[in-house]
Amino acid sequence: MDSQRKIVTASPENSETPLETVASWVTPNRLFFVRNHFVVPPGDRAHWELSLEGRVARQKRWTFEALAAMPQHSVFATVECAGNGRSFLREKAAGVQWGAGAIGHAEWTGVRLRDLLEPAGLAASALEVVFEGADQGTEPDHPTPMYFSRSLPLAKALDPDTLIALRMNGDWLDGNHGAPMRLFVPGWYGVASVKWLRRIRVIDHAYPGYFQTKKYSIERITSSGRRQLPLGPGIVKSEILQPAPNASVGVGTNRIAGIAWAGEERVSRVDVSTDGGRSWHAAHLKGLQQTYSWCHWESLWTVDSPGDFSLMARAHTESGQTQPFEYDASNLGYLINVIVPRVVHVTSQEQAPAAFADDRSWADAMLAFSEENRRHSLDVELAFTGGEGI
Ligand SMILES: Nc1nc2c(c(=O)[nH]1)N[C@H]1C(S)=C(S)[C@@H](COP(=O)(O)O)O[C@H]1N2
Ligand SMILES: [Mo]
Repeated sequence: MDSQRKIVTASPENSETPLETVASWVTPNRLFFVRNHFVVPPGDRAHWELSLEGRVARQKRWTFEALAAMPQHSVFATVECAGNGRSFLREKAAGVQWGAGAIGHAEWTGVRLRDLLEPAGLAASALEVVFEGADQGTEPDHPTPMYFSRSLPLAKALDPDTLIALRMNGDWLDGNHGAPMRLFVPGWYGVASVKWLRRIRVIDHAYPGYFQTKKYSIERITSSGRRQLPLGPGIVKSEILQPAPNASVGVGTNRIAGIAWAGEERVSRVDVSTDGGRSWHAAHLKGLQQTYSWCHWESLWTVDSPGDFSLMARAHTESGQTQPFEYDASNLGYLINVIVPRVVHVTSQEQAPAAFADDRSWADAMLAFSEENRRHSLDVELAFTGGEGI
């Protein structure tokens, strides 16, 4: 059977990338996880307009066609939902009970946000930029309807890699991933990348939006005491993809493989333990290691007697960030990078010895993908029929 997204809630769709069957560097769009708070709004390219207002000298409006005709920029980046892995927490936290799959990696293409903001003339008082989607609804603690919206600090909004994305892996965005356009904020949790983007507003104060004060915020000690702050950049994390939870493997040499990522940073090392955290050894990092993107890793494990084993992976960054053994409760059910032991059973059956996958072919596959995408003409003549939708 074809692999499919793993549905967590059907309506609105919240679904996971089937990580155990999608081991490629780039996640195919149809398998890429979906996090929707409200019903997907109609994403009609022919009639879509994006507006810019607030603390700018000149208000602006763009059609989809106008943005598609501007210079395009591409960024490879991993997107993780801030609640990814919530179902593994020992103390249950409210929210969608995600397994490990609220994550994916894609090439995002569109217009640099700063190419829209700078020509509009930012006021000296500009502090944050608010992004509003076309989807709306209510939450149990917010019974009046609201549009999904969130803000970015000005510096991240002006970062050359922050995009208004029109394409994902070379194809126009599909409905679930924000068609016809979304904000794309590489290195930050998915919540920052507002889908079905319709309105941009430059403001001179801290935005008190629901999705960064009531939800998607974390507790931190600041100069003015303990405060709840909007969550933003991703933190370092890894996931074991192989062997699967509770898998049975034979004695001999087995392959342990997985992924690791670190928000705006680069993964520098992944350590693996096969004895419940008593001893660790460095895994082999494969292919490209770059900021924003997950990297694959693997390790060979020779085991000569049967039994139950507890496998762990622990990723590190160049700046010394690493994964904790205990969940930090001040993260309020988000930023879940605690090490989750993976129990596997070793049987007395002899295992055909595993070997490292070929490094060269991995790098080649990544580069071929990127080349292929660049062959798509990004400034094609757009001929849309009214109501074509997504
Ligand atoms: N307009 C809008 N944007 C949104 C959301 C949403 O519900 N509405 N969900 C956010 C969250 S929490 C995540 S994790 C990402 C998920 O992006 P994806 O569904 O394309 O994987 O979109 C973000 N952008
Ligand atoms: Mo999310």
